[in-house]
Amino acid sequence: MRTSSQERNTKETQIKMTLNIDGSGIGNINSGIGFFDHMLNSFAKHGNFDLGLDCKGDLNVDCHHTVEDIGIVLGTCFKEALGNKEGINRYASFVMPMDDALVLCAVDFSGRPYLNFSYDFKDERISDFDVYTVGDFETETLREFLYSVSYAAGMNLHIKIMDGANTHHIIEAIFKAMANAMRIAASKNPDREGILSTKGAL
Ligand SMILES: [Mn+2]
Repeated sequence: MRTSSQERNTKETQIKMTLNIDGSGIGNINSGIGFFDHMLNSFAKHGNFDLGLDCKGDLNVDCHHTVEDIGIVLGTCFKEALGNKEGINRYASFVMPMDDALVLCAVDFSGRPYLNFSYDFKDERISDFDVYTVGDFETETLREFLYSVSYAAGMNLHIKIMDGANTHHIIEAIFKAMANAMRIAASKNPDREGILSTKGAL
C-alpha cells in the first residue's frame, strides 16, 4: 500500500494528513480556508489520490503559515508513500486548460527539490473583501505552498502559466495540472523494472 499518515504540530499550525497515492480521488479536506479546500479537493479528485486533511492554523494572523505548512506535510506524505520509487514513471508533464487559463506542469520525483514558478497575480486574495478576512486565500502564498511540496517531496516542480485572465481559474488549473502530472509520474509502469536511474536510487 502506497500510503502515508503524518502529524505536524507547531505553535502556528496543527496538521493531520493521510494520503493514499493509489486511491480513488476522495478528498476529505478541512484547511480552514474555503478556496484552499476547493483546490485540495480538486487535487485529490484529479490525481485519483485519497487525501484527508485536518488543519488548525493561525488564520487570525493570515493564511501564510497554514498554506506553507500544509505544503510541507503534503510533500512529506508523497515522499513516504512513494518509498523507493521502484517501477514508477518518475517523470510526467501535463497541460491543463480551464476556460481562459492554460497551465503546464512538469514533475520529476528525482529526490531533489526544485521549484520553477513565478507569476504576479492581479488579485492579492480570493475574496469578496478589500482587506484580509479570516478564511481568505492570499495568492502570494501559492508559491510558498509549491516550494514546500517540492522541497518536502524531493521533486522537481515546474509550472508555467501560458495563458489566463481569471485568478480562480489560473490557480485551479495549476492544482489540476499538478494533480495529473503527479498521478502519472507516481504511477507504476509495467514496462519499467527497478528504479529509473543509472545511479540505482532516487
Ligand atoms: Mn473552481
